[in-house]
Amino acid sequence: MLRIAIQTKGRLNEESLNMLNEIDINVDSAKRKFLSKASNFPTEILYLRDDDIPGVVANGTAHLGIVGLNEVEEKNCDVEIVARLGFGGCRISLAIPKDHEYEGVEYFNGKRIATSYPVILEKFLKENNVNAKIEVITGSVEIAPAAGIADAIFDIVSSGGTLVSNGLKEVERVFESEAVLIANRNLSTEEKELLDEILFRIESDRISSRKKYLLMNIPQKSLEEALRILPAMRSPTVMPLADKEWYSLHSVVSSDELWDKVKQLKAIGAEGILVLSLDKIIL
Ligand code: PRT
Ligand code: ZN
Repeated sequence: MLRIAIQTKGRLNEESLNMLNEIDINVDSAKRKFLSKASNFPTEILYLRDDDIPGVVANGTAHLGIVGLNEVEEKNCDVEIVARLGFGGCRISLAIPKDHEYEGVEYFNGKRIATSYPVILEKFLKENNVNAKIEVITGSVEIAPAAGIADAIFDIVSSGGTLVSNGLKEVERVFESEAVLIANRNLSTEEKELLDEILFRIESDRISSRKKYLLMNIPQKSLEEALRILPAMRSPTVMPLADKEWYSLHSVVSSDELWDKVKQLKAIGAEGILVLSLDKIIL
C-alpha cells in the first residue's frame, strides 16, 4: 500500500485529485477525511497542508507527495523528485514599488525584503553577494511595502495581478515552480513497483493529452499523398470502403499539428473527417 500526501485545500488540491483520477486511481473527494483509501489501486491519500508534505515524504510517513517544487526547495528535505506534473505553475520573484528605478540586484543592498520563502531567498542573495535583511512573514506578503514592514517582497507570482494591484513591479524572477510528484528515498521493492506503475500511467496520460485520433474517407487517387501527410504510431490504418474509389484512413496526430494536417487533407479531397480525443496511449 502506497500512501500519497496531497494538499487538503488550496490551489493544488483539485488538480492533484484530478490527476489521480486521470490515471485511474479513484479517490472520492466528497468523502475526504484525513486519510482515505483509493477504491481501485493499493493507495491511500493523506490530506495535509502543503508546507508539511515534503517533510512527511522525507521521513517516510507518506511514500509519495504532490506539492509545489517551491515547497520542496524551501523545506530543503531529502526527497526524490520523480515527475513534473504540469500544473500549479508559478515563479517566486523579487518585487519593488513600481515607481522605484531598478538597475540590478545591487538595489537590494541594505533593503528589507518580506517573504515566506527565506531559504530560497537567502540562497539567491548569497549567490549574488547582496546584503539585505529578510523579514519572514506568512500570508499577505504583498502588503508589506505599503504597510512599512519592508522595502521589497519576494513572493509567488503567477499572473502578476496581485503585484500590480499592490503598486509593485516584478524585477527578478528567481525560482520557477510547478507541482511535482516526490518520493521517499527508501522505498521497498514492492513500493517502487507501485511507483513505476504510477509513473507509467502519468506518462501515458501525458502523451494521450497531446494527441488526437483522426478518421476520414479519402479518394483512392489521393491515398499516397495522404499517407505522406499523416505519420502514425507505426503507420496509418487504411481500409477499403464498399465504393472501390474510396478508403477509410485512421491515424494519430499531435494536437499542435492537427489543424494544419486537416487543411492539407481537405485540399486533397478528404471527406467525413472525424477528430476524437484519446483516453490513453500505451507505448
Ligand atoms: O493551506 P496550505 O498551507 O496548504 O496552502 P497555502 O496557502 O500555503 O498554499 P496555496 O494553496 O496558496 O498554494 C499552493 C501552491 O500553489 C504554492 O506553493 C505554489 O506552488 C502553487 N501556486 C501556483 C501558487 C500560485 N500559483 C499563486 N498564484 N501559490 C500562490 N499564489 C498566490 C500568489 O502569491 C498571489 O498572492 O496567488 C496570488 C495570485 O497570484 P497572481 O500573480 O496571479 O496575482
Ligand atoms: Zn502552505
